[in-house]
Amino acid sequence: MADVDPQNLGERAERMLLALGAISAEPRRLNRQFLTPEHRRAADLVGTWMKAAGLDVSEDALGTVRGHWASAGLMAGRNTGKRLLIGSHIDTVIDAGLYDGNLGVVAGILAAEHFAKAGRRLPFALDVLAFGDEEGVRFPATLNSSRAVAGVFRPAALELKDANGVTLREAVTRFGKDPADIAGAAFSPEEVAGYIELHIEQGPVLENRNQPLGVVTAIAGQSYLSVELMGEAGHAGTVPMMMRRDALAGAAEIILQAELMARDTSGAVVATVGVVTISAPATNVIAGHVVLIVDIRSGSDPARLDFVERLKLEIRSVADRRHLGLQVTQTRNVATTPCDAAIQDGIAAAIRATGSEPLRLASGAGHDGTAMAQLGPIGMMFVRCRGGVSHNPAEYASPADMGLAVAALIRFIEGFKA
Ligand code: HGY
Ligand code: MN
Ligand code: MN
Repeated sequence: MADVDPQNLGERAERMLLALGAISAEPRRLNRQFLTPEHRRAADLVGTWMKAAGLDVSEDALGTVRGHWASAGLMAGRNTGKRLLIGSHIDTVIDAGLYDGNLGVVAGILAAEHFAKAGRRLPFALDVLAFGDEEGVRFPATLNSSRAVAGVFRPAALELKDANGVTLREAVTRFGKDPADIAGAAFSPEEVAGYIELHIEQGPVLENRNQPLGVVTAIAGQSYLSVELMGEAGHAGTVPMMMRRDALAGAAEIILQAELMARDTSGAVVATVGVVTISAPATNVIAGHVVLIVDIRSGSDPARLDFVERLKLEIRSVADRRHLGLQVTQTRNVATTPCDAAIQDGIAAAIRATGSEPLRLASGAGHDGTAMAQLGPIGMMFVRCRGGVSHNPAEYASPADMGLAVAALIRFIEGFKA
């Protein structure tokens, strides 16, 4: 590809990701949460790169950094001409890898730069978007920043609190923004031609099939069940086993039951409990109050909803058998998001143009694309990651694969019909 140098693009992407990876709330692991000082520093760095790439940089009321570019002569303002949005997230999980989310932002900047610097003409504008809260680690909700861009932000989310009791509203204000401006962050559907996100696969399929790039067909639906168990705190040494109402033992039984039921679906549904909160944890105390959250995913909405109902019955049965008080709250119910067929085909053609065979696969992971689908047609391109490992500091994508991905993104943009 004469006009594109994948090796150079991959090496640049790697350097940019290492620079972003050095911005963390903790010295020895990557932890960058929404509207924190680390988010501020990462957003500033991304804004610097966007500016250097020849993009017009702005930032909305939820901290999404936006790099806008339009060919000379194409009115870049609202309501004139369409925009192709290219985005992903710069927030991370705790003890994260360098590539989840951040690669999509870096790739978007490098791809947009190709057009901005070459003075290329496109019949639509490009907007590179760096979202700040895809992971939903700080506040008990996720995709708020992409939801705001898509015009579907829920104002009630402003009252959500983080672990320190800080509301999202306060966090926005401390970040130097005005919550009243959030509504103004939205693009209108009329001006958006589509959204594309480049992301590491976070699974083993591309590596197993020896393919560097893939086309995402759909983003799996998600259900979250918050399960509160009320037992009776007691002395670990004096309460006879048969007289206990141990909320943590009940939680353990529910966790194993969820795992067993998910295994029995032969891959149709996955279920995970990654957070268990014990109100008064102590080695010598029988836990009296525990809250756990079950994360349930599936590419099939009927299968997911059926699993949720069956699991609720199992949870009730465990609580009754153990004489535990029980409160089950569904805190998330997100339908599977299909990727637009024409955009999928455009991504496949772009991958072929880089000399690879486009594999099509669903995403078990959630992405900002689920929010952006409220605004217009979406698509995602996956990049192979070593061992399929993600949400883990061992996460890795090679500069060679990242360079191919940016080259494919450039080819996609060239072929995109707004
Ligand atoms: O949970 C997810 O799938 C995403 O990484 N936030
Ligand atoms: Mn991600
Ligand atoms: Mn993630």
